[in-house]
Amino acid sequence: MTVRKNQATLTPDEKRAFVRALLELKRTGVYDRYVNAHNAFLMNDSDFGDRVGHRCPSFLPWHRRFLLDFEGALQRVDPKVSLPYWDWTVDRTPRASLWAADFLGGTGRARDGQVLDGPFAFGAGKWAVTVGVDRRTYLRRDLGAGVRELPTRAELDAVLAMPVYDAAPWNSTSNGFRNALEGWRGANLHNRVHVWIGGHMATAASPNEPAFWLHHAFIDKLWADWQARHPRSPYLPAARTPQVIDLHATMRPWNDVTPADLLDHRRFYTFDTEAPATSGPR
Ligand code: CU1
Ligand code: CU1
Repeated sequence: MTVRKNQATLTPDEKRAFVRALLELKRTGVYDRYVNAHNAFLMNDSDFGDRVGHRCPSFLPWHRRFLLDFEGALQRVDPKVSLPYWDWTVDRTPRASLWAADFLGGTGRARDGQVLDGPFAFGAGKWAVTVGVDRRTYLRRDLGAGVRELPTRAELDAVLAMPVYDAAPWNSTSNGFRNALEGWRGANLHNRVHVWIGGHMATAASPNEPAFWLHHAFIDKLWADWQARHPRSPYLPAARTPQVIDLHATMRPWNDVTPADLLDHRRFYTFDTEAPATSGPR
């Protein structure tokens, strides 16, 4: 069973293996398929049209499945790898080990935002951005520039305390846990982290930025944490709601999965903060 770990606890070997698997998916072209897919969905998700990945209830199950597919691709390269999560309430500065040269590398240079150190620096020769908003092929970051502070634990706890999953009109104006976590209302959690990293992370092609996966692995964990705190709060809407994905509706681009299928992450992986699953190999 896959165990997802806090990135701050990874050993040097675990960091190396994760980076190696990312670089291998990039080399074979598999990685950029995920960047393209995310880009296409984000561009299409709008408050008043059909929406599935963002600005809607299925923001959380859509990204859960997206991450599961990607983690599966990583594990075909190296079965020992899993997606680490980044708790940005704790590791909240550009000096955090996440941004060291042995992991994701640091912020971009002032002139053009180009990341210059670490395995994803353009100069290292293995990370050319091919899906994006312009012709610059180097990974860009500007940590802490677009917004100065990452969300705090207190802001996060206030959102985790919200008892209702989501509410009409099921978009970026909704009052509920999903929209507060996504960040369109209130303290702005998920969206703010994209902006804090800046560069590619602040575009629709955000998976060009490897930190995308660590950020979304944490968002995914927060959904699980919220479920544990509110065991009687269901996914909403339950049924028959136009333009969004209800509990038993199929989520595109997949034709075999509904939110109901994804509610229990323990079918697929556990987090290092949980007791290990009682059956099955680790
Ligand atoms: Cu997304
Ligand atoms: Cu995101």
